[in-house]
Amino acid sequence: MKKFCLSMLFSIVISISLFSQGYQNPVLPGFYPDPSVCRVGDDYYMVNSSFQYFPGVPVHHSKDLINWKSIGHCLTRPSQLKLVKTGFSGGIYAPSIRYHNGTFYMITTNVSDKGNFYVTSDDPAGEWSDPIWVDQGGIDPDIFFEEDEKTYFMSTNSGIFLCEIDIKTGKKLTESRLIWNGTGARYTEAPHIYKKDGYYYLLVAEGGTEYGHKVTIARSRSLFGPYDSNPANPILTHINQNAANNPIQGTGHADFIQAHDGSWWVVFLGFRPQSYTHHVLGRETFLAPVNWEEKQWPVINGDGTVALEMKVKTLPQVKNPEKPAKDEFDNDNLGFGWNFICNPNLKNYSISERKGYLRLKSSTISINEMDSPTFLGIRQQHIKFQATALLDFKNMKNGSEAGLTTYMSNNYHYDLFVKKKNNRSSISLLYNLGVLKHLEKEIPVSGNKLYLRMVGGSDFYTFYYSTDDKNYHKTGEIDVRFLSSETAGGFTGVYLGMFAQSNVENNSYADFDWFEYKELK
Ligand code: 6LW
Repeated sequence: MKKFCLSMLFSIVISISLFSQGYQNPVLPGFYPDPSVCRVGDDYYMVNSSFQYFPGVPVHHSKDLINWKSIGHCLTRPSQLKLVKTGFSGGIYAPSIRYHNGTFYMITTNVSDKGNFYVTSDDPAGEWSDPIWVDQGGIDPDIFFEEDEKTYFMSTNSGIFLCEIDIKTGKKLTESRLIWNGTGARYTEAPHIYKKDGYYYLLVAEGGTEYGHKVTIARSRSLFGPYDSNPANPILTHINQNAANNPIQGTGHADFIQAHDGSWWVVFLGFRPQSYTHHVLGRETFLAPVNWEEKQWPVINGDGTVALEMKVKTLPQVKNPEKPAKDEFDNDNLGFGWNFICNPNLKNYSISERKGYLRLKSSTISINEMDSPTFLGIRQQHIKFQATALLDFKNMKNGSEAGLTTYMSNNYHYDLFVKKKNNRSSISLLYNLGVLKHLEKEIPVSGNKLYLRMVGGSDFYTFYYSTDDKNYHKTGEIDVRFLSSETAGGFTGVYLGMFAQSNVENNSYADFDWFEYKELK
C-alpha cells in the first residue's frame, strides 16, 4: 500500500511538472497577426487584426497563454465595422486590448473608414460598444491608463505620437507629440507603454513586417519622454545569423503581459516560410518568456529568438476541448471560425432553410472582386492540411458556379467548383494568378452531389473530387508559392472557403452538407 501511494505521488508530481514544461509555437497558428493581450486575474484575452474580413478582431481566451479558445469578435455589427468594397488588406489593422476598472477596451484602426477608434465592453465575448473615434492619425493605436487619473492615446505616424484623451468621448485633451522614432530601422510602429519600477517602457516594432522585423524598447522617467533606447536593442528578431535557419521568421509586433504568478511573457507575430522563402499562412501568433528584473531591461527568451518547440517552464497548462474537424452545419449559428469578405449580404447565407445544410445563394459579385461575394471561409492553420466538403448542386442554375476556394485575395486564389451551363454540370479547376487565369480542368459530371477536396502541402495544393467519399480523383496540383504573401502581397493569410456566384441574377443556390478541415501530419 505504502509503495503504491509513493508511486502514485511520484507520478502525480512528474505529470504536474511535465505539464508546466514546454509548449509548441505558434500558439495561434494561421492568419492571426498583430497580437495584443490583457489579463484579468488568471484569465487572458487576446485580439488580432482582421483586415477586410467580417466579423472583425477575433477574441481568444486562455488560462495559460498557450492554449487559446475563440470566444467571439469585437466588431460584429456594420455600425462598428464598415468594410465597403474594402480592398485586399484594407479594413482593420493592428488592435490592442486593455482592461481598466472593470471595462475592456479594444483599440484599433479601420484604414478604410475614419481611422483610429476604440470599443468597450464588460465582457470580452461581446457585445462591444459602437466605435469612439479618436482624432489622432496613423495606425497601431493603443491606450495607456495612468493609474486612475489620466488616459493617453498613442499611435504610429512616422514615429510614435502620444496625446491625452478623455476616455469617455475620445476627444483629445492635449496636442499629439512625437515621443520616439525607434533605433533607425524602417517603420517604427506597434507601440505599447508599460509602467514598471518608476519607468515608462515604450515597446515598438521596427524593420517592416517581413524578414527584417524586430522588436525594440526604450524607457523614460516621464511619459512624454525623452526616451532612452535599450543598448541591447533589438530584444527580439530573427534577422540575425543566430536565426538564419530558424523555421520562424519575421518576428516582431509584440505585446508584454505579466502573468498571475508574476512571470512576464510576450506575444508577437512571425511567419513560417515554406516552399523556399514563401509563406501562405499569414503572420501567426507566437509566445516567449521574458526575464524582466527590477529596474533592468526585459530580455526575451535569452537571446531574442524563439523556437517551434519551447522548452521552458510555463504556467500550469489548461487544455481546451478539441474542436470537431467536421462542421455539419447542424447548429443555429455558424461557429466563430467562419468569416465573410467585407460586410456580407446576409440574405445570401442560410443554415435554417434546409436543416443541417449551409445554403449559399449565388451573388453576381464574384470572388474576383474587391467586394462582398457569397463566400464563407476559415483560416488555413497548418502547412499540411486536408479540407473536404459535400456539395449538393441540384438547385444551381445555368450561369452559376459553386464550390471551394483556396483564397489569398480577390486576385490570387485557386477554385475547385461545379459549373452549370446549358443544363449541364461540370467540375472545374481554375487558377487565378493575378491577370493570368488558367483553367486547369473541366470535366462533365452527372448527379446532384460531389465531394470536393483541397489538400495543402509544403510546396503544392492538390485538388480532388469524389462521388462516393472513397475514391478521390486528382483534378490538379499547383505551387503554394503563387498564393504567398511574397507573391500576392498584403497582410493576410490563406483562407479555405466555400462560394457561390452567377453571371446573372438567377436565384441559384448551392447546399453544403458539411465542411471538414484537418491537419495532416
Ligand atoms: C500593422 C503593423 C504591422 O499595422 O503590419 O507587423 C501592419 N506590423 O504594425 C498590418 O498588420
